[in-house]
Amino acid sequence: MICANGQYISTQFEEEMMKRCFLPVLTALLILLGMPPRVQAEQTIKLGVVTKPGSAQNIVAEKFKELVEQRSNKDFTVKIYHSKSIGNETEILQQIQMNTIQLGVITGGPFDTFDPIARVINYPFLFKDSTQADAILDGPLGQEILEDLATVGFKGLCFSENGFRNLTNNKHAVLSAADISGLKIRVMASPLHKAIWSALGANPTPMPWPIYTELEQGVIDGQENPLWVMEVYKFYEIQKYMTMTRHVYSPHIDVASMIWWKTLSPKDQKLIQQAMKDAAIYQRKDNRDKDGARLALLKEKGMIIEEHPDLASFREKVADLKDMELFKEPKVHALLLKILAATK
Ligand code: EAX
Repeated sequence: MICANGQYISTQFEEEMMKRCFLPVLTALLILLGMPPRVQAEQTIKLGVVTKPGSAQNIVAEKFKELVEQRSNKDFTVKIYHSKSIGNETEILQQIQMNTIQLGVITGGPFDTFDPIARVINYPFLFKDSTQADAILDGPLGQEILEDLATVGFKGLCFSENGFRNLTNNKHAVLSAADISGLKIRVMASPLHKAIWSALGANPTPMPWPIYTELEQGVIDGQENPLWVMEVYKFYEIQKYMTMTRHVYSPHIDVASMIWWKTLSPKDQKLIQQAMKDAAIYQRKDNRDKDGARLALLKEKGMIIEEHPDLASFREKVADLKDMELFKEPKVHALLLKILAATK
């Protein structure tokens, strides 16, 4: 309405009329022009990672956030929960199953208590190198794993990476498997990882991430992780010896809550799926590009590094793992044999 001073102010009545008449007319017009209005309400998605900024998982998460927000014009906003702010990796996975968290970038290890099929990708000395890992995980065999996760409430999106795992300890240099005997090694919450280190002669201790204090206090003698972990978590301060065992290629499995996934339109599913794939590819390259500099840094910080241990002695000790109870379930056993054949 026009006031006495000639200024225009809208009354509640006019605003109401605007909503009732103008908006439907505008909507009809847009549809006629082939531009359907957005019906989707803005959504904040929660994404959980256990590690801290600068970590492999967080690099995936941040790239994903950037891509999704940009590509959806901020219809989706991504909130990243990191540094164990919503629990360890097992706890994050439980929250994803319930859809209190929608997405996670989670290390392969803890998945195997949810779905034993995930064990297959953590099999020791499985992949020759990262090119082979990419070929298998991005191909039909990787897809089989991602799809099987639906049986336990996850939509498997893709694989990013932690990387090849190496042993560190604070007792003595490890040059061959014989030197591992009796070392107290922290392992992930994964029956397979425990079995690997038992077979190698260690005293494996499952423990959730992070583990700096336990290493510092000597509760455990050592641990195994990719190079970035030794740098980002400053393990060079508390671990004297590193052996480049590369015994397990450790992917992250990037998952969504199946409950949430089913609420998304096919178009949004495609957007989320593609953004996570692109983030994973970006992060895998980033991780690999930095490994040379990391090794140099760890040496400079005074770690004693065995770059060419007697890997045959390690392989020999874990050779029979595929016949263990852990791989007895038919679908798991079948997939393991297929991947072993494909990576020969
Ligand atoms: O990235 O628990 C572990 O050892 C994992 O590798 C952890 O996510 C560090």
